Amino acid sequence: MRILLVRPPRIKQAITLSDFMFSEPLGLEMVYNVLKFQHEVEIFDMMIESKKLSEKAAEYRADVVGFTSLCIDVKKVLELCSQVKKSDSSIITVVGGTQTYLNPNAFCHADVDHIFEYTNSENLNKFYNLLSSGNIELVDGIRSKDLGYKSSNAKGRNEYMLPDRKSTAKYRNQYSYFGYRPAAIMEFGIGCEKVCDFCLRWRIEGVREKLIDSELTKKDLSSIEEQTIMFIDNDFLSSKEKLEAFIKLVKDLKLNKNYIMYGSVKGILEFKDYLKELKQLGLKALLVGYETFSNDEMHKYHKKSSTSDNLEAAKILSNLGIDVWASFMAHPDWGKNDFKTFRKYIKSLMPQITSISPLTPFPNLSMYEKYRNRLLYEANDFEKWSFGQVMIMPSAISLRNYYWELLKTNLYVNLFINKNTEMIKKFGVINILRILAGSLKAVKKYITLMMES
Ligand code: B12
Repeated sequence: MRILLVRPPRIKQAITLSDFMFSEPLGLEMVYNVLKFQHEVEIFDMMIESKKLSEKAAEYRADVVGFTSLCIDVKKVLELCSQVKKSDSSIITVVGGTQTYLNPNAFCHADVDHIFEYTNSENLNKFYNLLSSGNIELVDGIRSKDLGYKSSNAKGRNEYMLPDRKSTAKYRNQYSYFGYRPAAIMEFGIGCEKVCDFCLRWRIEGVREKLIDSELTKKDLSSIEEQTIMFIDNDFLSSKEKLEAFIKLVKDLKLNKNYIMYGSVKGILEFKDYLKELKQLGLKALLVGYETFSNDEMHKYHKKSSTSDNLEAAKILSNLGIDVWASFMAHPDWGKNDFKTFRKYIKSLMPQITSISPLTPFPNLSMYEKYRNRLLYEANDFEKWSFGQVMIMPSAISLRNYYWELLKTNLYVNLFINKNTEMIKKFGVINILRILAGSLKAVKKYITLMMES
């Protein structure tokens, strides 16, 4: 069969970070690698391509068009499925990705033939064998329109498979992580034991961390040509065993690369000696969730660290010369004074880069019920659930004032906290201008939202 694998384009009306962090569609590269032995497969990345999908599908003579999807993509993916069906009703449409795992029902639509609730090499091979022979049967993890989108009820999760990095060769020089371009992404350990209240990732990957098969990791690492690798593990600093396994691997393979990782404050404090070694091996930046200036909120979020731990972690990283890309969450009950305290707190931490998300009670989180009565949008206003938009009605100040405070804080951070001159030296003017243009886009969206509210 001829299979076209598609990443949908950026969603213009959503507030996204894609201008700062724009990585390869790793899931599609994995699917490609399973299917390429028996089928013709191509990846079409619409975040980069400008050609219309129906034109591409016709030119490629696609039998199947498969889409990956994140939360904000639902409507776009459905629209693209309809476009494909309209241009050629014999093309089979398939959808997979994070959002089909979290909300498969969102894709039950006349123009969607099959939904992969979860994906592994077994159900992929079984499904395509059936499809090639013209049969459709109930397969674990897959819901098909002709079977009333019924599920076999077998529980499963997405399998971390070996990706074929060459499948995105023509796009790879555009994939980046902040100032690092080109950059690849991969995962070393899957699952997260931190189970923070606001986080979706342990729900997607499970509450026990398991290192990915070392042979797979070795093969994958050796196939990456980019100088920079971003590890998407929820917390790279989760255990001594994990850190030792990674350090040994980098030394065995004699790798000489830049690494970017997510690291918890708890891990920074516990494994500072390993951080020193990681720095020597190429660790450039850690994405750290400092979250808030309030210990009460830290406690409610089930964070395993306090606001003074944050300060200590910041000191350790600064002494080691590891950049901090900090993330925070704005609580919907904050008033003017809280935002003031928040700005002061960010200043005391002095991260290299700061991002602030309004607390987002995603429909799969228990927090959703808690805030249900204060929600500003419906669960199926998919493009709003970007983790960048205010979703909960503020309680202490008006929505307009809340946006104003967010805007002020973002400007303050961009002008006085983010170390722009240092960044220009590190990444060059062009990269920093690209990133600043992304910031301006977000600021513009905040201003529009403020005026509308
Ligand atoms: C890398 C990454 C990105 C990349 C791109 C990822 C992509 N797929 O295109 C970038 C940096 C661009 C990105 C952007 C965003 N992201 Co993001 N991202 C991640 C991250 C760190 C890893 C995702 C990943 O690669 N996982 C590994 C791969 C292998 O898993 P996978 O894609 O699910 O693929 C598996 C299956 O789903 C399947 N599959 C995937 N596609 C398909 C297609 C078909 C046809 C089939 C059969 C199977 C299949 O194959 C794989 C088998 O294992 C996750 C956090 C996490 N650890 O999950 C957040 C995450 C997915 N992102 C998230 C969010 C919110 C966003 C943004 C909205 C943030 C923002 N405001 O900017 C934007 C949206 C971009 C846009 N549409 O404009 C949320 C998603 C929530 C949701 N319900 O979807 C997550 C979970 C983080 C979080 N906040 O909790 N992201």
